[in-house]
Parts: sequence; C-alpha cells; structure tokens
Amino acid sequence: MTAIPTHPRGRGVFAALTTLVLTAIVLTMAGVIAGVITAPASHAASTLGAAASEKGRTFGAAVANNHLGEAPYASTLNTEFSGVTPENEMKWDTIEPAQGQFNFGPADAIVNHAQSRNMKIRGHTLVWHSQLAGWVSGISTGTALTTAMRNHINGVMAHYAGDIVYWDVVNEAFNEDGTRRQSVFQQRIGNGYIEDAFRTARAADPSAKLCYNDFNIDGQNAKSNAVFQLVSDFKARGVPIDCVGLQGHFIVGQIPGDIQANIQRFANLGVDVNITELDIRMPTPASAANLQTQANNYATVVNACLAVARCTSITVWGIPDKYSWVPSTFPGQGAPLLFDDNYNKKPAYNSTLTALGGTSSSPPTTPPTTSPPTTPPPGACRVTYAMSTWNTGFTTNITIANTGSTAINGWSLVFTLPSGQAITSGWNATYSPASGQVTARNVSYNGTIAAGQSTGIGFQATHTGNTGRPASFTLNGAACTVA
Ligand code: G2I
Repeated sequence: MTAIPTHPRGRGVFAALTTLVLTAIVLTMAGVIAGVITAPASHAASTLGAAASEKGRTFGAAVANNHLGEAPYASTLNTEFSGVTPENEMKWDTIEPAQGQFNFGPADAIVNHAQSRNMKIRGHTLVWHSQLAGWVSGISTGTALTTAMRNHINGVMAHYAGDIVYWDVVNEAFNEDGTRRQSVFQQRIGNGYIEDAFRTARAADPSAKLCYNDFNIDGQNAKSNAVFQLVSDFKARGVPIDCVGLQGHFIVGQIPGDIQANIQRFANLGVDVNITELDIRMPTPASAANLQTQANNYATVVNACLAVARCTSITVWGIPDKYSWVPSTFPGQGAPLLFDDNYNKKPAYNSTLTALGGTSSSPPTTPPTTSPPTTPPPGACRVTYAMSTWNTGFTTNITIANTGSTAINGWSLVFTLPSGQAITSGWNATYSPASGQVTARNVSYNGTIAAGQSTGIGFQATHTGNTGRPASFTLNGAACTVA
C-alpha cells in the first residue's frame, strides 16, 4: 500500500482534487439543466475585491500577522480584499533564520486566514538582499551560496506548494541605472543567480507563477529596460518566468505618464503583470488637495492595469495608513493607503472602487450637507484631541466617535481655541474661523459616522506660548465627552 501523499500544511492533495472534480461535474450539470450560464450581477459591486473580480482581477493587500487580531483590521481585510501578500513573514530572516531551520508559523497564520476566506496569496519573497538572515551573508563561496539559495527556495516553496498563485522569486536585483545590484548573491554567484533561482522555483512548485519584482520599474526607464531585457532573454532561452511585479511605490502627483505603455510592453513578452506594492505617499499632515490628487493617482494606476488584459492583480502595501512602512522610512511623509488611521475610507478608496467599476455605499449619494443632520443625544459623541507641539506651532489630530445608536449624517464640531492659537491648514474637515470659536464641518466623504464608528480630522496651527486645549466640544449642538 502506498500512502496518499498529503499536503505539507495538512490538507490532502487528493481530497482537494476530488472536491475540484466533483464541483466541476455539479457545475456542468447545473449549467445543462438551467441551459444558461449565470447572468452577471445587475448591480455594481460595493467592495474592492468584488469589483476587481468582476473585471477578472484580484485586489489584494499586504498583511502583517501581528495586526490580524485587531478587529477593524481583520474586518476591513475580509470585507474589501480578495488577495493577500504577507508583508514580512515569508522573508528570509523570518522564515529561515538559521540554516535549514524553517519558521513557518507567522506566514502560516496569514495563509490559513486567506485560504479560509478564498483569498489569493502572493508569496513574497524568496531571494532578496534585504531582510536576509545573517548567516547567508556569511557564506563565502558561490557554490555554497547557490546550495543555500536552492535549499531555501525548495524548503519554502515545498511547504506552500499549491497554495501560492504568484511567487516573487527574485526581488530588487537591479540598480536605478540598470546595472545589477551588488547583493551577496550577485557578488558570490554572479549574473546567473537569477536564472538559477527561477529554474529551482519552477521545479519546487510547478503550480506557482514565478515573478520578478522591483520598485521604480513602473514607467519606462533604465531600470525597467534592464528588467525588460532580462525577461526577453529568459523567454528566448526558455528560462521559466511568468510574471513581472511593478511595486508601485509612488509620490503623490508623480505617476509615470507611460505606466500603461510599460505594463503593455511586459505583457507583450508573454508574462502577466502585477501591481504588487501600491502606495502613494504625501507630506503629512495630509492636505485635502493632496488627498484628492492621491485619489486621482490611484484611479490612474487602476485604469492602466485594467487596460492591459495580462495585468491580473493589484495589491496595496497595507490597509490603514497608520501601519504603512512609509513614515518610518520617509520622515514627514505618509498617508499613502486607501484607509485612514481609523479605517475610514479615504477619497482614494472611492476613486479606486469607481475605477474598478464598483459603486461606493459610503459616502452617501446625497451630499451630507443636504441630509437632515441627526442630532446625537447628549453624550453620544466622544472626542479625542491629540496635540503635538513645538515652540511656535502644533498639530492636532481629532477623533470624533459616534457613541450613540444611530448614524450621524452631516456634522459640525464646535470648540474654542485658547487665545493666541490660529489654524493655518487642516484636513478631513473645513475649519472656520481660524481662531476663537471654531466650527469644523465634515467634507464630502466623511459626513456619515455610523453608530459606534469614528472619523479622524486634524489641523496645523500656530501659537504664541499658550498650548492649552479647548475646554469643551459640541457635535451638532450636543456636548461630547472628551477622552
Ligand atoms: O520597503 C518597502 C517595501 C519595498 N519592496 C519590498 C517590500 O518587502 C518592502 O516592504 C517593507 C515592509 O513593508 C516593512 O515592514 O520592507 C521593510 C524592510 O525592508 C519592512 O520594514 C521592517 C523594518 O525595517 C523592521 O525594523 C521591522 O522589524 O519591518 C519589520 C517588521 O515590522
């Protein structure tokens, strides 16, 4: 008797295959009986994942295992996204911290979460110079490093065999001028390490699509030309490669004008294109104008992808702004994602959903200012007023929580600034006047605060020595508690 091979993560491969075959038979029979294929949904999709799916695409997010236990993080992921990329958990320093010792726990948690919700998984990443385990850099010969690299690819890909749609096999191997980055792999093994990694990966999991992934290759330039040459060469010589990942780390207002042409030229080589790490950063605190430009920029990227049939997935590099990698890497910049720090949908969320062909269920279709304001009962709001001060100025982040049991539709928050304080710019609300008793009114996209939900606003101001806080706040005329 031969034992039935089981999946390394526990699921029986044969059981899965049997389910697939049975499902296919049942679906075929249903089609014959009904005589028609199910008609497309008549209503527009209301989430990113559902809208992308109607276009035959996946809309994913980078996910960090340590945030999965946070309720709004998990619910936003589960509601909005149809794909995941582990943000750090599959990187070499985490997954093979000591030679031959694999630590699959953190990545398994994300993979299990995704699989139980039918989300597609991108594997990130097998061969990269960064977040590399220390022992790898200590290997001194090309032969030994090739062996270690192959063992790493084999060990990780075997564990996730059948689970991963796209694998980032090699990440960020080129410099901006198109020359090879002098990573330990390049220095010890030489130019052939990329080809070796792809050939090893194909054998390790033939069901996975194999990608080369990099940043600043979104438009046509010296670096993307070098990647284009690599893919052309691989295709000509039969080296396995199925996909190019354009990371899409952008600065607001600076999307390359030829992004669609660049996606198309890679697709023409016979590979899929994925937008793998999309985010669009801006100076913080974010201005309303930049948030609107960001919304337009997200739509541009989505439209460029949708225009090319082989651009099959878009992944944003995080869910709420507060967990983005940007502020720690680029001090003074941030707000690059689709959800703000409180998981409120930003203008960029709405533009992205619209570009995907979906329709937003919020903000409301009628402008909030024309909806009858719902006055919360006294005490049905809670305000958090977080200040960050310096010698002549300060920024304030205000969170307005609806602690009542009905939605607030359209709101005005009134408070009095201590003397000498004057608002110079604000975000997510209009502020008038700039000093004294100020009224902050909602803007188009945050007029509704559902029961139990909150919204974040803020402003930058000057002071003349008095850094006190407003003594009280009223929302639509009712006093709020202050946290
Ligand atoms: O740097 C942005 C991305 C560029 N392309 C490849 C991606 O893999 C990369 O992701 C970022 C993660 O978003 C960060 O979360 O890669 C960074 C490292 O290169 C990640 O940052 C690291 C910090 O440097 C560590 O201090 C921290 O322990 O994240 C770790 C886990 O939170």
